[in-house]
Amino acid sequence: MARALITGITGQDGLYLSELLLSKGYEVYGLIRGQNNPKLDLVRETVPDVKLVTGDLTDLSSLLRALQVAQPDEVYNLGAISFVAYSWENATLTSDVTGKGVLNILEAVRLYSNDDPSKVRFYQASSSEMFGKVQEVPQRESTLLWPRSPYGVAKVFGHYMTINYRESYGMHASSGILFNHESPRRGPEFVTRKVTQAVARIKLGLQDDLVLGNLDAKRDWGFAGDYVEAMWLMLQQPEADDYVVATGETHSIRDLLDHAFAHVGIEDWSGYVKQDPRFMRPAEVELLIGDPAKAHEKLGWERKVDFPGLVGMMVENDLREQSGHAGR
Ligand code: NDP
Ligand code: GDR
Repeated sequence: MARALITGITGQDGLYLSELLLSKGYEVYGLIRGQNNPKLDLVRETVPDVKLVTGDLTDLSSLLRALQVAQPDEVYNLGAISFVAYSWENATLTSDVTGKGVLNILEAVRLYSNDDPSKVRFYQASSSEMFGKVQEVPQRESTLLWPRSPYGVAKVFGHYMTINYRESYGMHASSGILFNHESPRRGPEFVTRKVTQAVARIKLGLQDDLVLGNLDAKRDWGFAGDYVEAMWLMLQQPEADDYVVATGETHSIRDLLDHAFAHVGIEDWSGYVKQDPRFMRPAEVELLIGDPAKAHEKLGWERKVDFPGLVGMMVENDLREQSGHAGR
């Protein structure tokens, strides 16, 4: 039975990846941090077969201990401070976790493997935020990186450190440059979930309006359940490599609002949406659109859920969740 250790087990991707690996017969270990993590119950309810080990990406010896307990064949490093807007207010912490944390886990894997590069395969959750002020459209593996936030800068450090461990120690270390992926499990601080939750609440009469920042930014949005398959596929390849995972389509926040409101029968949303400078970023990433050709050709990866399907799935989920509040 293959064994995997996942950092970031309490997050959106950690849950989907756990489900995928468990369905393939893996023994799955999840790294969980903190003395009394508020998401512990969620993980236990959603993926009861995952075994939890305590640890933190900023604490190298806790990572070594977790590796000794899990004895993994594959390590998926999904743990990070992942909210871009928050990263300006907590730049040092973001660098420590999202950047230096990658070095810590790579080093822990190297020490645990006793310099045997065939012992553990490693996945790093890199991000389209590394492209930032994009230097090429669409963005591909070879596009010059130009991050625009402390989060993006930290991810660039983790990306190059992953490549460096592959080149220096022969480690099977792959970096997945994933574009935005969403789901009903997406945190409510991210724009897709903020919109779908608000649309459901407006429809149910629980909320009057929705306050957002920049409506003109464009993102390449896919479904998280599809994207975790690409992570797994990368670690099944004979050679480690870097891959862009994206849909190849881009949509503005306005398009997102069109689809989400239309799903509940509201065609003109202008009276419900307000803008506030509080939600504007000091340096915005205006346009992201990925070229997933390499992932298609080498991994055989294809997305299954399209943009209208994704938004519909999220609005339906939020209508179900919020109708409980409406009934009270
Ligand atoms: P989430 O924000 O949902 O989850 C982040 C996870 O990181 C949580 O489990 C959190 O645990 C954990 N974490 C935070 N700080 C630490 C720490 N110090 N030590 C260990 N774990 C920690 O992110 P997603 O699931 O959406 O994303 C997974 C990864 O993929 C992240 O690295 C993200 O940056 C990256 N990514 C995501 C994309 C997306 O569109 N979703 C696109 C590209 C990359 P806790 O509950 O304890 O806070
Ligand atoms: P992003 O996702 O920064 O792309 O990072 P987010 O959903 O936070 O923002 C997307 C775009 O929407 C604009 N926006 C708003 N965003 C939020 N959160 N709240 C608002 O009110 C709002 N109004 C407009 C933003 O300015 C931005 O342009 C996500 C994270 O999952 C990262 O961890 C990951 O690496 C990248 O996706 C790929």
